[in-house]
Amino acid sequence: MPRSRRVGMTLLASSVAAVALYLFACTPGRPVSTMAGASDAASRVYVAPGAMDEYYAFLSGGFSGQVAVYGLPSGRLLRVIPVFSQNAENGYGYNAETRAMLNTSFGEIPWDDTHHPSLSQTDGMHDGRWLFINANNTPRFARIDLTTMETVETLEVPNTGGNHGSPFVTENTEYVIGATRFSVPIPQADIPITDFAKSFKGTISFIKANEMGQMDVAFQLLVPGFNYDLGRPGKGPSHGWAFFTSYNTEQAYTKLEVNASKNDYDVIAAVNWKRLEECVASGTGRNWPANYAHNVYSHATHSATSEMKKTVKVIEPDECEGSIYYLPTPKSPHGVDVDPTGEYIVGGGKLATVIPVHSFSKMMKAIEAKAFEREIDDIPVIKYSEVMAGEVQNPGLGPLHNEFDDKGCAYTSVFISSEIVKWCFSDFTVVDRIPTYYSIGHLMIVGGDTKKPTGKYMLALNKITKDRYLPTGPELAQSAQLIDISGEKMSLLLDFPTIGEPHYAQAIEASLIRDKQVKFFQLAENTHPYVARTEADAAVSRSGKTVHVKMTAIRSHFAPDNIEGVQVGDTVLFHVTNIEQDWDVPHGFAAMGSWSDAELLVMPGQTRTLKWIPKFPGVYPFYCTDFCSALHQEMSGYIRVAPSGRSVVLQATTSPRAAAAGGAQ
Ligand code: K7E
Ligand code: CUA
Repeated sequence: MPRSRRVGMTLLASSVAAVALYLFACTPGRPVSTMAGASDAASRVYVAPGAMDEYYAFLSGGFSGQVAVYGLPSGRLLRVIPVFSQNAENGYGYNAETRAMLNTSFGEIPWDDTHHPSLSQTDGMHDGRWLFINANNTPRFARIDLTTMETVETLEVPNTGGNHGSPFVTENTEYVIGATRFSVPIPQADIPITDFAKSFKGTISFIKANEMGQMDVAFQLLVPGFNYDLGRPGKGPSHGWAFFTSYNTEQAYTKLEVNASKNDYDVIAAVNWKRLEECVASGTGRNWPANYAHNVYSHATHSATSEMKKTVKVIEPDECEGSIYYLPTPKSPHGVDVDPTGEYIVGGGKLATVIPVHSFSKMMKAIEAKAFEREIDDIPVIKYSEVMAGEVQNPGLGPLHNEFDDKGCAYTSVFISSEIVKWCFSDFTVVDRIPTYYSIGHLMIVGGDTKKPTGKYMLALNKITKDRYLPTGPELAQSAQLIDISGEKMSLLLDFPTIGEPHYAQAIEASLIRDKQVKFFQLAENTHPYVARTEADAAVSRSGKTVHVKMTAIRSHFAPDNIEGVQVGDTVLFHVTNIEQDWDVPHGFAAMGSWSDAELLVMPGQTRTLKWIPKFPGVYPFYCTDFCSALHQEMSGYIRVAPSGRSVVLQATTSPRAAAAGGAQ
């Protein structure tokens, strides 16, 4: 299609789009012709009481900052894993042990916005070791250990504004990749925003990820100041490359809705990271001063530590020839996805009237033949005709993201027309479509980003639910929909609500991680500085104005259970060790008037600290918050607080050592 006609189509598309959005969003009870017969669908998602799901699915929590773990096909919520937001439910991000996970160059940050869960891979397949996820707002990466489902590592990324196109893993988890969504002055500086085109830059970052506790920015490629939206590494033949969409090649800095939507073609950046490795190894690039936090959680001390990193390796494209090329891509592309064979690079041109598909092998030939149409800041732009494998016509309005099945077909989520379209690489023709309810963002097929996706289930991850659930005031749940993709036609099986906003998700066979789950932590291996491994270790001690309470919790009492000798002006640190050595016996801990920290939820063998700063004299109860036993209500104690300056001997009952130290006044 000639470019001029395509522009016309695009304009048409936007007006049709508005109408379609209206229709889809406001028509209650649309007939569900694409749904499997209700009883048939029910039997396919039914997981009987006591039976377990076939897959774990990890859904991003969007603006909740967390990750939600669901079972598939049932859609049952199994757990919320706190990552980038404080979680009052278990004290993550409040207590001394976990706060450091939220540390950044800006200090501790209580919240962020997660978008893309990404499972670790070996040889292009999910291996069940880790899950990575990004923080979009204050740019960070996190690693979740899939044996404990805890966040064990977070890394801030410097020279980045909006860590959106991340953290997609390479074939052997060599790197998780990331790109800056918002270009910013790099390094940061106080300059006029009107200097955007001249002074703002983007970066593409490669984060070393293959060793626990060792995440680091291996190198950053400094790129023109566009908005880099999403990325995907290559696989198979394209292993060693990574692809990033960019919108706003217009370099607009105001009214982006209009001003960043002018060009018919933006670009996908094709980055050869193996080439970058060679350049770095031969001394190319400079170590720029930087300041970014690396936070690591230890299962020995049950505590996180934070370290500030001070330099980062930055390379510019002209210093490393062959490290980056631009592929023209219509129009303001959002997603970019690489098919299971590694040959096709599929864009999600959200304002385009086609789904553009690039060919990796054509790209390599074009590079060899230097089939370039121009350069942008020393970066060769390959001719569209020389890299394009096909354009999928009639994709719907607003294609965003793609996933793949095991039969050579792709599925594209289409936001404005609220649907998924299925098409195949054999002829780039749409063969099926199914409505989603409503306004789908990402979609996910189990194993959909691996070399061998499964061909059974797909999730639609939707932004708007409107009339799908019982209404809950102005704020409604977002939702996922489970779709059967085993046949020629897609069929809807199930709706279930999600936490926050589910952007992307990934799922893995339960058998790959179920049996590796840690059931409790070995008390003997707990090296927390204030661990109390037995009740005999329980103690109170004073150091200036700080009172340390080493406390044990076991069904159904705390030791010590009564504490005296604290005064207003003191800070009390309750270090609570759960000394159970059995599965599924957490104890909670909360003290009245705790105004800085949330409760503790302490797993067996673990130590957690509640900071408690009394404001008024009196006697205050504390108690176990988790109904752990028949005598759970008895699991409580008191702390007595004297007025400031009144000396009361520090003592604790049921703590043999402390009791020996002195008596009450
Ligand atoms: Cu499309 Cu942040 Cu991946 Cu949401 S992004 S939809
Ligand atoms: Cu321990 Cu309730």
